[in-house]
Amino acid sequence: MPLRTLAGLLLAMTTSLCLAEVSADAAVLYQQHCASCHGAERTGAMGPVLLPESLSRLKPAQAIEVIKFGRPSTQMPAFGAQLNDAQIQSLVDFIYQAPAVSPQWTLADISASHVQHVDPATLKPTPQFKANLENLFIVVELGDHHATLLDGDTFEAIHRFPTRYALHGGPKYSPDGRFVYFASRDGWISKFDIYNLKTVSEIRVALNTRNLAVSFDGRYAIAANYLPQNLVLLDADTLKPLQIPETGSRVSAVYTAPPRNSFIAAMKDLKEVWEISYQPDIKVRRIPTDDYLDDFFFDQDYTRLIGASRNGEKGQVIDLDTGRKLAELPLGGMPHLGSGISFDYQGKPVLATPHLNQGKVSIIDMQSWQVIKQIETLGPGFFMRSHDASPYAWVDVFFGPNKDAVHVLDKATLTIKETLRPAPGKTAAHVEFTQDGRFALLSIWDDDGAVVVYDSHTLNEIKRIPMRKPSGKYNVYNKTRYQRGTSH
Ligand code: DHE
Repeated sequence: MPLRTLAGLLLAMTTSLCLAEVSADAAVLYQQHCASCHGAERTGAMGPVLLPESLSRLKPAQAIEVIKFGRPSTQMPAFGAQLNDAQIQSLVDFIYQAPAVSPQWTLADISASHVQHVDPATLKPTPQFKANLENLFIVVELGDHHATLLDGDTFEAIHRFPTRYALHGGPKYSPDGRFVYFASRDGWISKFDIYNLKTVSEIRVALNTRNLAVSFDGRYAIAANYLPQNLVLLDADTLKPLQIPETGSRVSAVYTAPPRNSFIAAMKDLKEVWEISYQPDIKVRRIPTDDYLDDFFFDQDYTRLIGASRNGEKGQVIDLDTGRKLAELPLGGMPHLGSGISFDYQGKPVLATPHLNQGKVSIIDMQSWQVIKQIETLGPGFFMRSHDASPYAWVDVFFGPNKDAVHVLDKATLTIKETLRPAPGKTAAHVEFTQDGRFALLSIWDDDGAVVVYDSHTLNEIKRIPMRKPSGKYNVYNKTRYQRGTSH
C-alpha cells in the first residue's frame, strides 16, 4: 500500500476514534450532569426534552449559553464552573444528534403519565369569583411559564397559575367556557377549571406535540404530534386516551371543524388531509391532495380549507365535502394561514393573512379566490386579529428590526391606518379583542413585558398590565363562538 494511502487511512481511523470518544464522553457527561432533570433518554422529566425535534427553535450557540450560565426563572443551573468549553460543546453536539434508537411513547406511557390533581367530585359547579364569564381572557406568559386569568371588563388579573414548560398553539375552551385546555411542546395536555381556579388533570400524550383541539360538543380533545408521529384522541372530561391514530407522518396541527363535528389534521409528510369525525362514531377520512399542505385556514362554515404548501410558495383551496381542489393561490413568502382572519370588504368576505418570510399581508377574495391586494408591512408578521365591531385589523411585525411595530389596517380601504410602537425595542405581537370589540389587547413579548389595552376605535392606550413575556391572549366569547376575526 502506498505510504500516503496508509497515512490517510490512519488519520481517518484516528479521527473516527476521536469522534466516537467525544460522543461516548458526551453521553457520560450527559448522564452525570443532565439525565436527572432531562431524563436518561433525553425525553424530559423536571426539565424539558432534549431531542432534535424539541430543539429546532434553539440555536446551538444559545444552548451553549444556557448550559454555561443557566436559565433565569427556571431550575436550570449554570454549569460554567464545572464543565470546560470543550465539554459543553460536546454536550451540545450530543443533544442535537438523534439517538440511535428513536424513543417510544406508547399507550402504556401515556396512561401512566395521567395525573389527577383534584378529585372532580370536590369541584364547585359555579364560579368562585365575580366577573362577566364571557369576557374573560386567558393570557399565556412564556417568560416564567404561567398563565393569567384576566377580567376583560376591569382588566384586573383574577388568578395567575403555573403551566407546563413551553406551551404552544392557542389554549382551547370547553363549549361552556368553564374549562381551558393547554398543550406544551413536550407533549403535556393540562385541563384547568376556570370556575374553581384549579388545574384538574394532566396527561403526557407525546414527546413532541404541536397543538391541540377540542371538539364542538366538548366531549373530545385531540393532540397533533411530531414524536411519535400520531394523533392522540382524549376523553375531554377525564383526559384519558381513547384512540391513537398512527399517521406515518408528522402532524403539523389539528383543528376543530364545528359544523362538521370533526377535526381536520395537517400532515407534514403526506400529500393528504385527514378528517377525524366523531359523530355518530369516530372515523378517519383521508383526503388525497396534490401537494404537502401545512398551515390551514377555514371559511366560516368549514366547507373550504385553505392550505399553504409546505415549501411556503403557494396555497390551495380544497372543498372538504368533495375532497376536490377548487383553486390555487399564488402566495409566496410562507403565508401563515393559521393566523389568518376574515372580514367583509366591499360586501364580500375576504381572507387576510400575514407571511412568515415577507413583509406583507395578502387579502384574498373568498368567492373568486383571487389575491386582491398585498399590503406592504415593515417586516414579516406572525399574528392577525380583528373583530366585527371594529373597523380595523391588527398585524404585528414579528421578525426583523421593526419587531416593536404593530400595524393597524383599515378594513374599508385595505391600507395602513396607523403604526404603533408601544414599547420601543421590544417585540409587540398578538392582539385579541374584548367580547364587544371595544378594546384590543396587545402583548409586549418580553420578560419585562406587559399587556397593553387600547381603545379599538381611538387607538388610545387605556392600561398597561405588567406580565412576563405574554404571548397569546384568548377571549372566552370570541373563541367559543368561533368569531371570524380570531383564531379558532
Ligand atoms: Fe406557532 C399557533 C405553527 C412558531 C406562538 N402555531 C400556531 C398554530 C400553528 C403554529 C399551526 C395554530 C394551532 C393552534 O393554535 O392550535 N408556530 C407554528 C410553526 O410551524 C412555527 C413557525 C415553527 C415551530 O417550531 O413550531 C411556530 N409559534 C411559533 C413561535 O416561535 C411562537 C411565536 C412562540 C412559541 O410559543 O413557540 C409561536 N403559535 C404561537 C401562538 C399560537 C400559535 C401564541 C396561538 C395563536 C392564536 O392566537 O391562537
